[in-house]
Amino acid sequence: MTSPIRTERHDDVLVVISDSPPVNALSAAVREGLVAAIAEGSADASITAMVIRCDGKTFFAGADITEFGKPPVGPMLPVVVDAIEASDKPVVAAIHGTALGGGCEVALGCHYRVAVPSAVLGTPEVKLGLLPGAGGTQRLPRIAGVAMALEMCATGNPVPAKKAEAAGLIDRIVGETSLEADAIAFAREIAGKRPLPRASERGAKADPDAVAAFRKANARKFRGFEAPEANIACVVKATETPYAEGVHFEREQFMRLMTGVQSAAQRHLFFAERQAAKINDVPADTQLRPIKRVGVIGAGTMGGGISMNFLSAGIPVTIVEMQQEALDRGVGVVRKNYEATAAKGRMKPEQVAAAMAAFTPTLGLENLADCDLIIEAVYESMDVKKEIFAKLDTICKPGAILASNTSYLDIDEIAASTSRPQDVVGMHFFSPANVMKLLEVVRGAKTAPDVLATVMALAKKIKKVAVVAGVTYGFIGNRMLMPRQVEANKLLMEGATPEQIDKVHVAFGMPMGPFQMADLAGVDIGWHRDPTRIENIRDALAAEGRWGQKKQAGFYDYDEKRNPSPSPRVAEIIEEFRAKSGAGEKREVSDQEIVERTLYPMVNEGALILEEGKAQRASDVDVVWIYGYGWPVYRGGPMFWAEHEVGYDKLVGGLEKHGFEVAKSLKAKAKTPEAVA
Ligand code: 3H9
Repeated sequence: MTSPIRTERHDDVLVVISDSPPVNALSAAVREGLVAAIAEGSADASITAMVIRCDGKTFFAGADITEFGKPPVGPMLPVVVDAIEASDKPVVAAIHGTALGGGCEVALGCHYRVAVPSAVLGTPEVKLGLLPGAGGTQRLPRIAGVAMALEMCATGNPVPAKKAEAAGLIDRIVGETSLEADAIAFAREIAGKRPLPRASERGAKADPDAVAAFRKANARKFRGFEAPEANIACVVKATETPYAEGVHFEREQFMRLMTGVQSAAQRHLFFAERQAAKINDVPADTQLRPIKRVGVIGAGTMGGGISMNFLSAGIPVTIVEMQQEALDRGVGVVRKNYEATAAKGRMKPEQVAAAMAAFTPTLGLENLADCDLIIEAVYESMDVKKEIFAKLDTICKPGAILASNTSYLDIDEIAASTSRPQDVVGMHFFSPANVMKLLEVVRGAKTAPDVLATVMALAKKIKKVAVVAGVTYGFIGNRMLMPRQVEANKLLMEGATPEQIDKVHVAFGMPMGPFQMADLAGVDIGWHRDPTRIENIRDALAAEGRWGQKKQAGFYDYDEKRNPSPSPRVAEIIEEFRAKSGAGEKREVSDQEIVERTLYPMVNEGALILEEGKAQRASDVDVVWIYGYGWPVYRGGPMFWAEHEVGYDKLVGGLEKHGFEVAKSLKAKAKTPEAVA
């Protein structure tokens, strides 16, 4: 096998080049090649300096994640980085694209770094539940200071070249299109300079205030995760001990994280997210339909949020409402949102102006005739949706994609109201649609493969994580929400409180529990609106106007700032309903029972969805729950959690104990279901 690393001589400078698509990950072959190339340059008396650069779209994007968990082969990355740093001849990293993780560490091992203006440097290992394990946590604070090292290591956020230059991470910004030539020229300039600047030989200044402030500022974000604190501990260590001790500590921490379930979960998500983009029976090279203008029907919260995705990506949007007032309100909200983003410095005023200029409000559906994709985002009524789609059928140009943002309804039935069901698809955005990353793409029985492929590709363009779902009530996410809600309500009847149930969910790592979620979304959503018809606790709350946060009363009481507190009235309502419905004695419900009865059934539902072919793969189900509902990333999604944390035996045993009908596929995976039950 030919090595992905080759060397080219430019008189006295040896250029070491990696060609390992797609992202020059530091695989065993790349690592071996790098060590050999440095040895070659060191041994050749005519060489005075070396440059390391990469072919393709990026400098090394990190260790090869596919090798994790497998027996180590070839020189380990820390050895490679140390070999580069130990070279007696200066080595210059020439960076373009994204120097990430191990790639950034290779650059830090080099004596000098030059980069094109568009390059970024980062240590995103924390997002994989890890830390930079090739000396990164020790070299970064030595070069860039504690504050920047913390920011890079513990949040994983990358730093653009200019900022990196200001922090001393980059020695020179070079021409965008002349990286190699400029790096060689730079190498010649510094070839004779001694001593060589080796990061490991520098000291790192302690900054306890910066550390304390950083911990405080990120406490909420880091809740439940192990890796951020390990990153912080390593960076702090760099300020307290000599380099050799620091790397020893770094290695210990790295191995602890690498063998833990959190990192396994986060690495699972990395690949799951990329896998989700692939449609099993649609070739990757399917010809896509061009999407130059999008139409959105409905200027409410969803319609406005959906529009922003496209406007932000530079795709013009025509938005339709029935009343001028609603249209003006909807457009006003979008403008306000953009202005708020600009006020925070995350958008330039001219970008706001450009987005708004590409936004065309109208009262007439006929103005959607030139749109390539039309997304209907009106309220959940099959009749209304069918009427709209029938009209779109007469208005829209041939080949236009007709999408519905329905969260539950049957896409096939909607499609049947047109003469072109092959062009109809579901695009289920999550609220707030301009923020939430998930997009469920619902494939109808007749949806054409190129329609599906176009929508999946478009999702990436608007920075969504898209998952293909089949037609089933609630698709993947909401369908799995239903058994959770049913059980949570039953548990109230048996003696648990909304606070206890929510607390268990929050402790598990969810952003909120089922009742906090009900209060946020609106207790009245889907309510039959008849205050005399009280069939469950939710009806009883709705009948009293306890519609949730918007009414400052729901399952909780709220103050003006929307801070919740347990509600004595809700406790009474539950009691009244219990008495009326003849429920048995109240009992203590354990936290473990809440987990078994609200979370296990979600996994069961996920398994049924898979058995029915309504999701392509278990990891897609995980992606839906992580990006759509805030399932804790470090638990990898419900299906990963079931397999790796709970175990199928325990899961099936628990489900059977509580009388659930268990999915066949789960039973098959449990080794001894009868014994456990
Ligand atoms: C690390 O470095 C640990 C060290 O500190 C310690 C060592 C001791 N490995 O994202 P894309 C694949 S941890 C293997 O769609 P983009 C990816 O799966 C690592 N494969 O492209 C996909 O494959 P496929 C720290 C990788 O242009 C294809 O490349 N580094 C890796 O949207 C294209 O990826 C990171 O965490 C990898 N490291 O984005 C960086 N990276 O086509 C992770 C990518 O079969 N990578 N692949 O689905 C990224 O953030 C993005 O891939 C990147 C490009 C920004 C580079």
